[in-house]
Amino acid sequence: MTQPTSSHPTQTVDAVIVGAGFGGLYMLHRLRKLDLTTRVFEAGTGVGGTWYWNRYPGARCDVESMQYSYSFSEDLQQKWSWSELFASQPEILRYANHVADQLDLRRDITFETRVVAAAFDEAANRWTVRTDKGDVVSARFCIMATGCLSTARKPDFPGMDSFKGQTFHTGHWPHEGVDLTGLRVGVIGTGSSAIQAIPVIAQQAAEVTVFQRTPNFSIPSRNGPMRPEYEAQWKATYPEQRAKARMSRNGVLTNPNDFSAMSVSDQERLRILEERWQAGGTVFMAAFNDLVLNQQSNDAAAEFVRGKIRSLVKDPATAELLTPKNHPIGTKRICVDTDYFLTYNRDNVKLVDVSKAPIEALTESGLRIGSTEYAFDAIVFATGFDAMTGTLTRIDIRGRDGETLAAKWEAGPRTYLGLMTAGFPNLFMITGPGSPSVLSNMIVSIEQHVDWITDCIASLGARQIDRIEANRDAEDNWVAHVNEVAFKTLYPSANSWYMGANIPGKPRVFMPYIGGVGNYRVKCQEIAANDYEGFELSSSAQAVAAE
Ligand code: NA7
Repeated sequence: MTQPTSSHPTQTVDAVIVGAGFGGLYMLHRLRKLDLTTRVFEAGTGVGGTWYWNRYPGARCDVESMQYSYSFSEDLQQKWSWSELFASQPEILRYANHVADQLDLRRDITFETRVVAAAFDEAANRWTVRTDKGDVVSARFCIMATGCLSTARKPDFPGMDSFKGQTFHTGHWPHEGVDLTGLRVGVIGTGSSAIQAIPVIAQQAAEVTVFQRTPNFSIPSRNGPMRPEYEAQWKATYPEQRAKARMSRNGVLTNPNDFSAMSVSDQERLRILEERWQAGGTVFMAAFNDLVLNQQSNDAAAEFVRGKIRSLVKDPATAELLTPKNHPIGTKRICVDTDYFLTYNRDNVKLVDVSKAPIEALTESGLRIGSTEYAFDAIVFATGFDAMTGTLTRIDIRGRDGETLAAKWEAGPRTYLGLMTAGFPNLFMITGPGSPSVLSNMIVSIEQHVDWITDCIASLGARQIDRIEANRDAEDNWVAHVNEVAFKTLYPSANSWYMGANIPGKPRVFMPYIGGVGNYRVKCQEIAANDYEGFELSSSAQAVAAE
């Protein structure tokens, strides 16, 4: 790999966008409409971000397809048709490609090119962005559309290279697909990715052994073919439904019940939970308005799901192992599955508990726990991501005074609104830490951020202001607010990737903003209307004139 040494820009643009997933694609579209010159760098060979990389068997969105698409174009949302209630990864990737084609986006995207560094030049109020291919680009604005779950993580077991079989990470699944037919497969992890992959892998492989450290709550998706009348009903009411979603708690219409689980009789509570279980998907968590706020309410919902797991899994010992007991339901990302628990009734599927006796090493033939050796032809790492901050801090981003983002965020991410971070002028983040991001329908949050950033850049341009920076006090107050809201909920009690708990040494900080998508949107709008309250606006021309 040739590292660029020259500081001489090979290209000068108004904005660089890092990433061509749903965030980067829409950002490019909006900036073009402002007549800004823009260059997008994308590490993959194609568009789609998360949906480009996560090609593991069974990969599927857990937000309903009618709600998981761009809303900014009536033409796009009316013409596209989803084939299933919950879209599979290949279909979502086709949709991303369709959008890129329709909007003619590819001509401004450089593929197979990773941004490795970005440095702010204070005198010019510009970013110098460098790539692994030697590009050096000067840009007024640098916009990180790098996604929240884009740095896949494998545990560093001793002997990682000694295993002679094949290894895969769900987040880096080979594009040509993998034929696991007749193989002995080990799967490490039981998060969302594993819960989707295991039932599909079990249908191909000779044997599947799942290594579980923490059992998870999972709700059946009740996925099925798209019903034409359901699609037509959504398409006829899209403007109203999208408007409601934008002001909702999570950016998803879940038909929430606005009363406590404790406000109804035991019988009524069970009836409502059963109704939600039958409806399927994440709407389960909207059965009551206090499931993540009140331990008693949460216990009731958790116990209901535990009962379901016990009734679905035939072997009582396996059922007990699969029953989550150490975190409140919903405080680790709730999973949505198709036949996950039933899969353990198959003769070719075995569950191994690694909560007390961890995997010690990979060996030539498989892996070892204590004195027990497990032999495999393939090992699937469904071990998650360095979520929310990992991708940003791995890029050598240097703001004013040469401060690196990694150093600034050493004790946890600090942002103002999850959009900017003090000391790094003109650097925006799409769905950054401190914004609703992963606690929401990502496309709703992406659109909100892209629209806000676009309006902000347009407003600066109209006033010949060439620099915007989050103010440290505003940032401190926002970080305090993000924490305060989080600690009013049960979320921080779980060892989740929301808390950075899955990465050894990562600070325990609740990273996303849990105050609600609608409330957050209003807050962002008010701040913009108040002439970008909490941000400092300036221009190099003014600075020169004042000297
Ligand atoms: P997750 O949800 O972070 O799941 C990773 C899983 O891997 C989880 O069960 C972990 O157990 C397990 N894990 C990680 N390291 C180990 C080791 N060393 N030994 C055993 N097990 C391990 O990632 P996913 O890809 O499933 O989902 C990420 C998000 O993508 C998901 O929430 C959706 O939003 C989409 P742990 O729970 O840490 O004990």
